[in-house]
Amino acid sequence: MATVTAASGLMDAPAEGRFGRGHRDRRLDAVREKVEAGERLSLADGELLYATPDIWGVCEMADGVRRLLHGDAAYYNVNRHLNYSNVCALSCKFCEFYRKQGDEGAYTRDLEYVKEEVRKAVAGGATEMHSVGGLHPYLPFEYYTDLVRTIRETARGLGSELHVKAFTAVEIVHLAKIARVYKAADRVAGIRWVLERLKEAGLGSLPGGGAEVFDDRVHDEAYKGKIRSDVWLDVHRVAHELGLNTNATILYGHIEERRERLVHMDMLRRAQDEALSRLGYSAAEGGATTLTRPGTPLPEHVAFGSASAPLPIAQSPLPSSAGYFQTIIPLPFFPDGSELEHLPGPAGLENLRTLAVSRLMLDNFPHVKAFWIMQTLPMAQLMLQSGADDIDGTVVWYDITKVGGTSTHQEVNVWTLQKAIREAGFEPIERDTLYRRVIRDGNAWHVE
Ligand code: V47
Repeated sequence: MATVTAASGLMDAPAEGRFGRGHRDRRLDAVREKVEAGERLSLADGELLYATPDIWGVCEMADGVRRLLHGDAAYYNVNRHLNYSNVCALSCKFCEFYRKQGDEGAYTRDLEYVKEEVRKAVAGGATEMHSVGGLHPYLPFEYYTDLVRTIRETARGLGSELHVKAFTAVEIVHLAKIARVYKAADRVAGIRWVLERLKEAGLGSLPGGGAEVFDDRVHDEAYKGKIRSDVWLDVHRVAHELGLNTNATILYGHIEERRERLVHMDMLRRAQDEALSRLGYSAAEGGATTLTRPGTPLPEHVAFGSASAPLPIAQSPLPSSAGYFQTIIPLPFFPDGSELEHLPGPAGLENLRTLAVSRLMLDNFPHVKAFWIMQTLPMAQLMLQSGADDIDGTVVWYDITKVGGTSTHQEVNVWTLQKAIREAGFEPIERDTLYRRVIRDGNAWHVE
């Protein structure tokens, strides 16, 4: 029999069979209707998604969205991470990665080291080099353009290509300061100057790091000294204007509150509304552009001209050089070794729920990544069924977080990634950084 609990608003659905259908939260029905109609969820909807005990209802809705956008495809890539230096002028409380110059364990890689990493990447059939580091106080600006050029040219010299996804927005601003082009009166000019030079050197896209949580209170308590949300968003906007795609992250499970996570997601989707309008999408009333509206193609299909459905076009011809956010990557806080080590960090269900909420709130981000290095592969499988469509790649070395405090060598082979995806009920698709399908013959590859 249906029951309503006045305090919670929970209503049990009529029992089906001996075990019934568990506790369905009927308050989610209105949210489900919006999701199915391709409408944008409000912050209050987001709060309900976090508050409801019906976590499976939330995951099921997120799964509906990921299947609408990607069917049964789930993406992985063959990549390699290169942390060029862990020396950092900042001392963020959540971070275990940074060292001060001269500290035990501090390192800065020279270009010979970089070339060797490229050789290994090419030998392993990688399509992408993901490179980030600390804010090194002494390296000259040319180090960074040389780094990018070296990766590109070494790979080409070996008869291959490597997409360089490098430098968080925080590093881009640091580089503008090193190059002495960052002026408070016009910070965007300095950001553009840096990005133009990096692009010229061969930079292909920006990773999503350094966003943390877009909130001044959290910023001042946990990563004071880092750029704030407005500057982070400026860097990504300029990158999009220059035709570079970017990703975004949210680092959750430390001192922030769930409401602050939702505000962060809202700020990201507004920035994506702008990016998509530059790509030719027209917004619904209220300015929102959701990819869940019936007949709306994915931005990669628009950018590469393979959209089969007509775009709700605002402008024509398409400015094919416009970039956009590809992927949101929810990053669970790892306390070990950081100044916030006393905090417990988020547990499994919170990770699953945050992934699903990200899928539902970020209705205009084509992809949601369950970064297996941080989530673990078994958890990434559950996430594939709860909104994620991507688990990232072979990675090889990862120095920023280590599950169980183990080593920086965190590698899985393609077979393991494919098996994990198949076990979760999806078809593994190898993608390049821009989400084009990779066709492979051993270590030789090309994109469709
Ligand atoms: O910016 C640092 C985070 C980020 C900790 O764009 C921590 O495809 C948890 O951005 N616990 C770097 N997180 C990683 C990153 C990323 C990873 C994978 C793919 C992509 C992509 C981007 O890691 C940092 C910071 O937000 N981080 N310390 C920690 N203790």
